[in-house]
Amino acid sequence: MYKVYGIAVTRTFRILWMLEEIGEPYELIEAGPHSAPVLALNPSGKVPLLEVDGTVLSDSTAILTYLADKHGKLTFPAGSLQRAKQDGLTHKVLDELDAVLWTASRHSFILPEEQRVPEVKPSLKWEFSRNLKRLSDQFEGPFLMGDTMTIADIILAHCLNWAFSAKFPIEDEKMLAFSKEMRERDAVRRIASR
Ligand SMILES: N[C@@H](CCC(=O)N[C@@H](CS)C(=O)NCC(=O)O)C(=O)O
Repeated sequence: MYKVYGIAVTRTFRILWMLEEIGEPYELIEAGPHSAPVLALNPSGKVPLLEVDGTVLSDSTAILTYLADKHGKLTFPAGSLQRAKQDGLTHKVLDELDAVLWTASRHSFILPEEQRVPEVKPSLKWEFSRNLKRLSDQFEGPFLMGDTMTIADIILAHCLNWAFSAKFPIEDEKMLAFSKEMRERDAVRRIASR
C-alpha cells in the first residue's frame, strides 16, 4: 500500500486527490513540514513524500507523474505528442501559478522573518491574475487537455484553492467555473470525509 507523508493543507492534497481519483489504497502519515518523520526521509523537510516498497519519492508533480504512468490513468502516454502538450501545461501551471503563490507564502511565513519582503505581495497578486487570464484564454474545457482530465488539472485546481485561501482574487469566470467543478468531484469529497 502507498504511504503518503504530509498534511492535507499542503501540496500533499494533490497526492491524496490523485490516489482517490485512481482508486488506489493508501495510508496517510500526518506529518508536517520539518517534522521528525519527514526529516528522517527528506533532509529538506519538505512534503509531500510517497513511500513505495521502501523507496521514498519527493515532489508532488514527480509523484503524480509516477502514479499516472504506473496506473495508466489521468495522463496521456509518455512519448506521445499529447503527453508533450500535457507536460507543457503542467509546467506552465507550476511556473506561472504555483511559483507565484509559493513566493507569496515564503514572504508571509516560510522565510526567516528578517528575510521577508511583504511589499512584494501586491505585485505577486497582479502577476497571478495576469497569468491566470492568459491560461484561461487558451482554456477550452472542460479540462486543460480538453475532454480528458489529467494530472495537470489536479495541480491547477489545487493552485486555485490555494489562491482562495491566500486571498489572491480570482475574477476569471472560466477559471472560477473549473475550480467549482473540480472541488465538487467525488474524490475530493472522499478526502474531506476521511
Ligand atoms: N515542488 C515541491 C515543493 C514542496 C514544498 O515546498 N512543500 C511545502 C509544503 S506545500 C513544504 O514542505 N515547505 C517547507 C519548506 O519550504 O521548508 C512539490 O511540489 O512537492
